[in-house]
Amino acid sequence: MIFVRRRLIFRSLFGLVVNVIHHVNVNPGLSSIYPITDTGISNLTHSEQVTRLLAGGATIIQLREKRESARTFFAEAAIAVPLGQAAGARMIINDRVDIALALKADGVHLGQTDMPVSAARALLGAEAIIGYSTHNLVQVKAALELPVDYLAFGPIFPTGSKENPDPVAGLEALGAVKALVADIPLVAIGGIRRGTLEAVFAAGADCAAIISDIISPGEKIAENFRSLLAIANNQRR
Ligand code: 3NM
Repeated sequence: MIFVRRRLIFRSLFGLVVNVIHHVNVNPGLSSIYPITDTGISNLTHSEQVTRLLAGGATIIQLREKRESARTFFAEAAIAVPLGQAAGARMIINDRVDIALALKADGVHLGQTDMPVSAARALLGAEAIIGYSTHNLVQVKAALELPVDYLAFGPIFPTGSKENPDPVAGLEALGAVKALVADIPLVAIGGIRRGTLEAVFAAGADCAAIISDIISPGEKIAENFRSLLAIANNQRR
């Protein structure tokens, strides 16, 4: 019994080490705009938001649920993940590694207080996309050692979409982060709107993750996404 347990511990530790050491960044397939769902802000279910985002041309979508129970989120995501994947989009689950694993989502987005990135990598495997939120330079430096496929940094501007956001980091800090992360894709987040996209890319972001300026109002999601993507692609050219 003890032997079996030891062997299991050894195997999972070995798996973790192999995954961490051999992790080569998966191309996360980030487009310049990374939409994130929110049922409270859009007044729509996750799958309704996904349908509209796909109509607007989204190729990667993060499902984020901070209010509902795991069971409700699971039930919603069980519809939204295959819907997005059938249309060729990469579907990322916020926080919940278990839900991502159960639904064969394309990856997870983890925050500073979620399951450690290395443990998520060991569970999800080398092919999964793992994104990680950072809010200051100390966290960014620590994240450089982790098996992540992209780093998010924010909030760049004040945001009303997150409860207890970290202090506003600003564009200058975003530039400093870009200098640190080298070739890890950098996702700027927090209060980004069409009028500030240019400044965000000029500061060094590879991608802008956005909630409210895309999904509010719910009826305009496809239109909002399409126009933000056009602006971003034009500016990055
Ligand atoms: N994370 P909006 S800011 C989900 O700072 C999230 O890590 C943030 O929503 C961070 O585009 C944020 O409506 C909210 O401001 C982003």
